[in-house]
Amino acid sequence: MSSANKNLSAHSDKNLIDISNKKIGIVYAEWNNEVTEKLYQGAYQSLIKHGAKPENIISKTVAGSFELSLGAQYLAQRQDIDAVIALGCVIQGETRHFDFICQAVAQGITTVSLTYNKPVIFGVLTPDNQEQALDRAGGKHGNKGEEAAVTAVKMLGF
Ligand code: RBF
Repeated sequence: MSSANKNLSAHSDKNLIDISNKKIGIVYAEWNNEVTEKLYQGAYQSLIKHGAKPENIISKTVAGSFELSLGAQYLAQRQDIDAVIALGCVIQGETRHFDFICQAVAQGITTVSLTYNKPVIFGVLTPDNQEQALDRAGGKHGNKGEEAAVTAVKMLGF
């Protein structure tokens, strides 16, 4: 499904709070690094724009999207961290790995969020190819990392 015309910048400012005293973890996958680095930069800059202090943004990487769940759990279990953003890019390949990884990380992120009762934001792209990925990592469909950060801010203001 295309994400054209669907981005959070078109949504309301409801629940957008000042996050200057919030600590936020970002975990992102090294796999498809050209894409995930852009998602990370989008998320990081968006948090700064919403008032986060650089020293209150804890950034970590994991090897691939499959490891995002555990990486997010390491961050979410910390009492000083208020919300976690998980970023990755799983590109549809010729094997069923795509389905297994996507299913695992979606379920894993949900579990971590509900277990620790904190926002754990799902910022994983699942495109058909690299071009579609780059379109959503600062290209013509915006930056989904940035949108993940806005979602985190909104959940903190819930
Ligand atoms: N990780 C990603 O973040 N994105 C991918 O597109 C991706 N594709 C993979 C394809 C195959 C065949 C394998 C074996 C792994 C892939 N991974 C990918 C890495 C995966 O998330 C994880 O790091 C490894 O499976 C080790 O647990």
